[in-house]
Amino acid sequence: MTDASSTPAIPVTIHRADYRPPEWQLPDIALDFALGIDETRVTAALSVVRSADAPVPLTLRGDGLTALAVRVDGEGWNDWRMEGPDLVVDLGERTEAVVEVDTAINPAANTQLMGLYASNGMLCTQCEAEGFRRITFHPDRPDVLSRYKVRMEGDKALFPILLSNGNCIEKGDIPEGENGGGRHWALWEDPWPKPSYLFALVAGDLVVNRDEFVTLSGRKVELGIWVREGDVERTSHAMQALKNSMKWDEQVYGREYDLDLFNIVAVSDFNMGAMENKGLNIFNTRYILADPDTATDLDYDGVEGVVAHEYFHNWSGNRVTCRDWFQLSLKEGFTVFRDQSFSADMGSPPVKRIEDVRLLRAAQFPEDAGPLAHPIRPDSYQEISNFYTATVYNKGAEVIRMMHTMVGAERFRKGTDLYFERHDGEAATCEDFVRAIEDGAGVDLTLFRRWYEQAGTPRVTARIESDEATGERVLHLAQTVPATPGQPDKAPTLIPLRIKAFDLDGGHGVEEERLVLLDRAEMAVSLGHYRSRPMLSVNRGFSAPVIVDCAREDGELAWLAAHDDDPFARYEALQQLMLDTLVAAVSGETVDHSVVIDAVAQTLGGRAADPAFVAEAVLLPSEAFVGDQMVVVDPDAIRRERLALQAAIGGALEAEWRAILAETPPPAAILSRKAKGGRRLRGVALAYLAATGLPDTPAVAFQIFSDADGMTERQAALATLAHGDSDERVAALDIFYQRYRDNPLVLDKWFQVQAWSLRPDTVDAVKELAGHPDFTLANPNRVRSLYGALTGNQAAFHQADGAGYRLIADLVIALDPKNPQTAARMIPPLGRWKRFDEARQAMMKAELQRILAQPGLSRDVTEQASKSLLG
Ligand code: B3K
Ligand code: ZN
Repeated sequence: MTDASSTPAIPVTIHRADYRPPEWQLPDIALDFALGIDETRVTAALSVVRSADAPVPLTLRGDGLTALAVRVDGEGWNDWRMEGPDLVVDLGERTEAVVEVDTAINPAANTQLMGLYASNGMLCTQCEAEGFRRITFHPDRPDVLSRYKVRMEGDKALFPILLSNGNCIEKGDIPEGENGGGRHWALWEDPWPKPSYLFALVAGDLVVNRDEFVTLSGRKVELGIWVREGDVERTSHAMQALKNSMKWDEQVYGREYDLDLFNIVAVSDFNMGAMENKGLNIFNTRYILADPDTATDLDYDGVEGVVAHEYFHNWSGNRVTCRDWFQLSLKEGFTVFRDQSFSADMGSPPVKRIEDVRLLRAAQFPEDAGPLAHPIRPDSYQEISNFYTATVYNKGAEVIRMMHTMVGAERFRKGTDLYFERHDGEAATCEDFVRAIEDGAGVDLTLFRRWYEQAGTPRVTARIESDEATGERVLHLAQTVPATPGQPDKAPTLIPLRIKAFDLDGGHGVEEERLVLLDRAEMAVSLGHYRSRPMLSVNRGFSAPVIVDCAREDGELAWLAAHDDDPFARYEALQQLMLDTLVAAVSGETVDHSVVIDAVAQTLGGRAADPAFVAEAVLLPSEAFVGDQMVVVDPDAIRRERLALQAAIGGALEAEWRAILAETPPPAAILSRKAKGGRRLRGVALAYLAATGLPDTPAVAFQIFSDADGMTERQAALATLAHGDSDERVAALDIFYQRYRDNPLVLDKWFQVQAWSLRPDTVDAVKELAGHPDFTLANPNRVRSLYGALTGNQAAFHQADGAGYRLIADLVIALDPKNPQTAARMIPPLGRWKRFDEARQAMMKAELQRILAQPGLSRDVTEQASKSLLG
């Protein structure tokens, strides 16, 4: 006999095609919270209105809740039952009622960090996607929108600050004797109807950084960033980013903020980056707190980008929300596109584009090529938390960007204006968005819709054919979309390719950039007439999220890397040159490093003008990206050959790297584009110099570490030292630890640099660090900083004896009962087994099977592990 509790429930698959409108609407909700860390009592008064024609019971979703009492229109009510975790209330013939339900929850025991939970003595919420049902019974679907009134009361000493969505309309102290002394209450009201996933509540001992913003139409908005005592000094960058975002959204999209108050609260224990709750964003401290001593330039950029992202959701997400969770990319893809555009405008557009494409290739391309591939609008899921993916977010943003590229900024704006006008206050679909762009911008997107339907990264081949007699050069383009799980046959889609042909010897061909719309499996485009073969620059600016295989002749990539007038294309050409060299070397060919060295030297020549771009351009492709080019990934050979190329570049250009490092670094407090770029380039220079293995390099790195006046230089030097085996490495790690042991975000970096290390004993080191007194599974940032970094360290994670796989599987098994969402996120690296040799495949699959054999596994982990095993 099987023990029922040890048999994982067979996961239910939800299908997009099964969408049905809600049977009951809930125009108004009043919530009453009696707050406590160990017990919070919740009374929800839901005004319900039937929208179904015939009587139908009211089903309220719950997760781990018990109904203590149910009342209808003020009277005790017995016509209710539990159906699994859900509460079903029979309202007979009624078409309207006020249904009240009392529940009690234990925030301290909530380790999932979904619903209402305790973090460092404060209470906070996370409801997207389905966390509201862990607070109270509710339909908890995004197409049910309600006006919320929230009353909360609690101990004044524990929770001096009480926040919720919207505006605080009343507050006061509870007199002694009534419910004991020292308690107070606050009543909040959000005038904008919203889905339950945007509900938020925070109660705790917090201090505020206050500012204000006056909107385009003159509305004064009070801004507040709430943090723990001692952290307020580190909130000024976030505040500036918020004000810049508010202004940018007015200027670029014509979108104004719509409440008198905008609050942000930072919490340490958070499953993701941040959450866009209406008027009360809740953030991971990682994306709020920054000062030069503790945050790198990249951390600063992260704060700016995430603050903007959450703010932009006020329109793309909150005012217009999603009809169902299959439409997630409607808000996420669009909002990522918006935050990317904002960050580009605040800094360097080409550098931002390079960073975004690098992330897409690192996180989304592998997802699209693996067992978890799904379209940006998925057709089915078992657990929606598993679909907050690079595909929905980042490929989703690329899809929006392609529309923008095709119609241009002005017409795109007409399309988004129409979208907001048509759907303001509604729960909309991806199709609604596409139709608004079609109507507003005047474009036919029929074929383009395939981007929403099909998973898999399209491959485009490009080759120039020449008619030597006439000199005509014809560009032949072909596209294929690979088969993905559940989608064996794919159709061609619409791929916008920005191209340019450079004439090297006075012909009369196309010298202006043009946009080619590749809308069939194959097409030919005349480039014009040239005396000799022109240099082809294709997919400039990464105009489409595709893989381009371009037939190149010797010298072409080097020429483009040096001369293309699109900086992204220059970057791309140099990357391709490096990639070709590495792939050849890994495949056992004898390679000549000099072509790459010359191209890097040439690029370095531009460092005075744009150090940030140069730093990005001369970085070698990651080990994982090299692996993505291979049929069978050989992690050890990739590591070896990449280090060899790095050492060759390091040695050949040693004088350059030393010259860069000899310059006085820009003061850490200066965050100009140039200063950040200068620091970035110094980090790259140090890595190249260290790769040579020259005996003085640990001392050089240690000197930079010691002299650093900020975290960018300090972390870069520490990371470089962490790869090696020097006394300086041990000393720097110790100094860093002692200095920052009380700062969780910086301590995360200490764990991370060790898990990123190229040392051969990294897996053992990670295992040991997992037992460090400062390591905890309770904090998702800490888990990611150690184990997430390990899975990003290709040769370590894929160590031949399978120890890396075992470590990750052990983590998933240990973490799942506490925090299934974060546990499930660690599985995809194990699912890439098909790309590796047989021995590794067997070990990876065995670990997935071991995970699946655990009793009582969550839906999150079950879905990810079982799909990963199918391959
Ligand atoms: N919308 C949230 C993500 C919620 C994730 C829930 N598992 C953050 C964001 O994209 O802005
Ligand atoms: Zn988002």
